Amino acid sequence: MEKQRIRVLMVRLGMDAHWRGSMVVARALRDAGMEVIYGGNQMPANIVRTALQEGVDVIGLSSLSGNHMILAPEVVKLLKKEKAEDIKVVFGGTVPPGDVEKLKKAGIAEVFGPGSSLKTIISRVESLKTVRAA
Ligand code: B12
Repeated sequence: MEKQRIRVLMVRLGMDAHWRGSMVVARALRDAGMEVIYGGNQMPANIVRTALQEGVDVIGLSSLSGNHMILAPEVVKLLKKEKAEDIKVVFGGTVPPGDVEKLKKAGIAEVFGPGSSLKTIISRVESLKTVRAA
């Protein structure tokens, strides 16, 4: 039976202008066999709407501009509201060390700072094993 490919929505959180990291990671996940939808810049409500429309397994949030503590937990909250908690959320970008645990407590599955290896990111995303029933 054909293995179901993990679908990932990659977005830049809010108005974050740092596109390079999200592009690098999106390409790496794609090259690792995942289906990646690149959503550009989006606010939490749009992110959740796109994720539901596209039936993704994982949402990848990217931000280096310091908006993570407000906007990232909002994405998790809205997923819960839509009863779509099975969609896992991972975050990457610049995060002060003290915020990593706070983000995890708020329901972000994984947090990747600058310099994270692409190999590690791929294996962590794969290990979320969130492929949803068709
Ligand atoms: C280039 C750059 C810019 C460019 C961005 C263009 C581009 N190339 O994307 C421009 C000039 C636009 C820019 C603007 C700004 N920048 Co700037 N920028 C940088 C810089 C020098 C490099 C970023 C980069 O491209 N890194 C290379 C990529 C490959 O790495 P990365 O993005 O970190 O991605 C890795 C991980 O973070 C992770 N990752 C990232 N996203 C995701 C997503 C997922 C799902 C996953 C799993 C992993 C993941 O995986 C990647 C691989 O390891 C950094 C300093 C630095 N060395 O990080 C500052 C930096 C990020 N910028 C900073 C600032 C302050 C700004 C501005 C606010 C400046 C200003 N006053 O206008 C604006 C932001 C405006 C906005 N609306 O966002 C600060 C952020 C401080 C903070 N948050 O604490 C930094 C850290 C510089 C500093 N030391 O002060 N910037």
